Amino acid sequence: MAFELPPLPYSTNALAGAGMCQETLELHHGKHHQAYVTALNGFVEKDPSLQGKSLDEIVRMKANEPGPVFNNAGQHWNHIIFWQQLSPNGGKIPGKLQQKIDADLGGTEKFKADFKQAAIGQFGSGWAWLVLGPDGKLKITKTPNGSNPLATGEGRVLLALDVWEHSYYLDFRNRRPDYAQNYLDRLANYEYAEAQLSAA
Ligand code: MN3
Repeated sequence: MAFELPPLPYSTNALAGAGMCQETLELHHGKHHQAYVTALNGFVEKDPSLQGKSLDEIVRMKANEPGPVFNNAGQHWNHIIFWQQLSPNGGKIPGKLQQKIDADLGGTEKFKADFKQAAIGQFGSGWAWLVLGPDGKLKITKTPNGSNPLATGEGRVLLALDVWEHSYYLDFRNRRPDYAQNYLDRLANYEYAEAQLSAA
């Protein structure tokens, strides 16, 4: 079974009022994410060791073998989460997650400052993450290119911010800090994050 581009859980103009325009979503989902899926399917077709494997299995298999298979599998995995944890009504932190942020990350203000710093501090392309670590505590982390917390073993993903330029250049030009701040204040689906926390 070939991997498929999942549909967006909202229309391509749904996030325009919250700082992510229709053209960004059309290109990012329809072109960039689709390209990762198409490339990954091409590798699977040619390599019997990848056939019948789940996406998680391929990411883990290739975690210590950087290259095009890992990059495209990782990016497919990352974007599946990315679309789910954006919302036209984002930015509101529900109670249970709030308590955990207060306990583990020193409160909302510090959480946002540290997450923003991870997004800015990732040199070049990559991702910033909020994860629930193996020790049961929330942690902010970042990865380069197509890597992710599944590959690094850093825990379960609660939030994922794509800091590749294709994710913010139309809306924020070169201003990655503003893109990250807007994400935290208006786009991040903290309900998704809390659901992941509850399911852990
Ligand atoms: Mn992307």
